[in-house]
Amino acid sequence: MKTRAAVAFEAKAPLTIVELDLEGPKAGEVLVEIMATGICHTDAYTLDGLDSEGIFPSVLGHEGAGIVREVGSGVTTVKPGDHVIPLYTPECRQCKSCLSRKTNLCTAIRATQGKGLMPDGTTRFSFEGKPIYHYMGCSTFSNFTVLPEIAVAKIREDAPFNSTCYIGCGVTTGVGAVVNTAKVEAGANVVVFGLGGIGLNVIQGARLVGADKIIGVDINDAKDEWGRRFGMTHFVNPTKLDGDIVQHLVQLTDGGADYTFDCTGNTTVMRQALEACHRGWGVSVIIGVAEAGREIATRPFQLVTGRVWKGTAFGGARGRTDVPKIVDWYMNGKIEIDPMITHVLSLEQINEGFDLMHRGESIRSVVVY
Ligand code: NAD
Ligand code: AHE
Ligand code: ZN
Repeated sequence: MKTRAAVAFEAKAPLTIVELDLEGPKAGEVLVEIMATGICHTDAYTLDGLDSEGIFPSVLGHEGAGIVREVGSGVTTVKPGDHVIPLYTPECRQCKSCLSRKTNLCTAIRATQGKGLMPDGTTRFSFEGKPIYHYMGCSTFSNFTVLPEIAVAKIREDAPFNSTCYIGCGVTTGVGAVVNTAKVEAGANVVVFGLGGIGLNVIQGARLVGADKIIGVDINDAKDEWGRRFGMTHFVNPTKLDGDIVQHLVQLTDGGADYTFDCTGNTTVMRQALEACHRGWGVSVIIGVAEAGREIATRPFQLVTGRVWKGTAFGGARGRTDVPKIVDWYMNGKIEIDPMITHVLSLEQINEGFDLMHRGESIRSVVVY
């Protein structure tokens, strides 16, 4: 079949809208019509050539929602007509990682996924007879895409696609980092670095669990109002501060934060987030994705004296199990999504979505097919 898609033919160049050839689903795979997709900073990072796993030409996009249109042989858990969210972190429930119950990082198809291929080692997309690679196992910047059955979460049919697509990454990552990874408790002091599409979801996760001080840190003053909208109690712009940001945060939290979150991908900020934690127990969670070649550093004494450095992917969520629950949280008003969707674009306008993000003018742009 044919599908309209925004293709990343090369790094550091705008996406090009073309009609691709798409092969149907093979055994264990499903064909999904993507109805809406968010644009996450990770898409921009890969397009900018900063991802050590970046492959071109490819169809980017990993934050979608859509409808199953066809299933391959052996598929039993979804059927045509089901509403689904693609999962860049699948949940096979059979691999060592899934069975460990210690992680959400299913390893069933990670090797081929990282090479832009389906589990059988081939790609379903092509253009003028040449292969086009998949991205994070999702490729939601195509109107139709093929996914492994274990990489779709079935969701309720009354949930709107334009907002639930954001649960495919940003919402689940931010809220999940608080609830699943850090397990923030009521009354805790929290510092969130980077108040974008992820950071604001960390803030609303912290509000959800009853955190006390929720301090937002961003170099863009416009994020002050955005943070407060979702529960932030204090805002700090480090570029406007006379002294050191870590000392300032340690003072503001009476000795250091119980939990800090990096939502910037900047390794200097990651260090600040760790060092702003309370001696003896503070936990710092890295969410941001750093560009290829970057490394983190701190004095080991920071860890010797009880601070804990952790990371999280997809907010520690087990996709097929947890994503339908997060959709319920949204539908029941427990979490908000709509106000964070600042721009709704057509596929033809997708490059504008990247420009808005780079200029710091959007929280989430959503492309509707
Ligand atoms: P975004 O562009 O919407 O937001 C980033 C925010 O960080 C902006 O508000 C920006 O002003 C702020 N910022 C930049 N540099 C800063 C600095 N030095 N100090 C303080 N604030 C600073 O991006 P996003 O979509 O929210 O993504 C944030 C990060 O999370 C990216 O690195 C992305 O790749 C990553 N991410 C990780 C996961 C995961 O599973 N671990 C999931 C989604 C996104
Ligand atoms: N490919 C990069 C790493 C990118 C990365 O860490 N991705 C996150 C999700 S970001 C979503 O917006 C993730 O899930 N990581 C776990 C995994 O298995 O990829 C690199 O450095 O090579
Ligand atoms: Zn993402």
